[in-house]
Amino acid sequence: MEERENSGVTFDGSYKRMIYQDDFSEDDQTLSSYPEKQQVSMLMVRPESSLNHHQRLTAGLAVLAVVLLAVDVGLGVYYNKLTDGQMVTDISSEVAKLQASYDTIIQSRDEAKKQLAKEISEQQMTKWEIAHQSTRTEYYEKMDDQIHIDISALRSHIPMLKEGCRHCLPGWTFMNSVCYYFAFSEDILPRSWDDAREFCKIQGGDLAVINSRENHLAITRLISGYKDPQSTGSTDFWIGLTDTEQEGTWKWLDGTRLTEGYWIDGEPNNQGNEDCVATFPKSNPFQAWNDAPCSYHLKWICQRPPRSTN
Ligand code: MMA
Repeated sequence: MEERENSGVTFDGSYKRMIYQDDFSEDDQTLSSYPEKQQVSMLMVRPESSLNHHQRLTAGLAVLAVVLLAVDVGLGVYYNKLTDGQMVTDISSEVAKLQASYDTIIQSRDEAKKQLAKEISEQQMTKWEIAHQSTRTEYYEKMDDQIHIDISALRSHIPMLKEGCRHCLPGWTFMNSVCYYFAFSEDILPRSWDDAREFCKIQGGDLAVINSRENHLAITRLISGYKDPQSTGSTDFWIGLTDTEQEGTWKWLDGTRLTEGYWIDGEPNNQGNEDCVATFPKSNPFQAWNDAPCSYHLKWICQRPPRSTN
């Protein structure tokens, strides 16, 4: 009992065997009465039976040893292959391939990024160009409209010019039975009221006396048609109307008093000292006149009677 308690198994030479609890019969109360030591018990058995069992155990162990040796040899072979052999080479070359294809992909990605940035900047450039071209198109459309307006205005002058050739000096316009000269050209230097008057007188005329509504409307329409949007020069024209003799009393150069004026709102205001009258190319012809200092350099309009054409 002592040995059984210490190790759970006892071997005493030739008369003992290892017995597990399952080997006991139901009525073997001796062992089952020690539940805490139920794993293995030793009993006295017959010597032949013990020898037979020992042989079997030895054979089993031998087989186990052979199996373990085979497993060991197998693992050795496998380990060898793993460390020195093909598998490591395969894995290394696989890793190298993966690294290479990763590098290639990264390179392609970087190139694609560069390409994208380039295309974005080109797209921006295209947007700016479109905006620029739209502005240009708008500008040319306006120019085109203006050219059409100018053409029709000029066409409408053709009969007057033809008549002008018949009745007036070269460069003069025949309108409502009067010859007019308009100092339109940008090449003609603007003049003071007195100098402009001198120009007209040399040509046998004087600054224009526009004392009929019909003539005033025709003249305003004509000078408005000639208005050059690019022009930076003066747009107003001296006419033959002044209050030099008496402030506030407006007289035409033929000595007649003004009966109907086409003043811009707030005019005449004699701001400073304004004794001479200029007419503007206005779309509203009833608001066209301003009194200005006679010393101002402006364009001008002359008139003179037509030649007799008998
Ligand atoms: C203003 C206005 C006129 C005046 C001119 C002189 C542009 O118009 O005050 O009444 O005759 O200036 O330049």
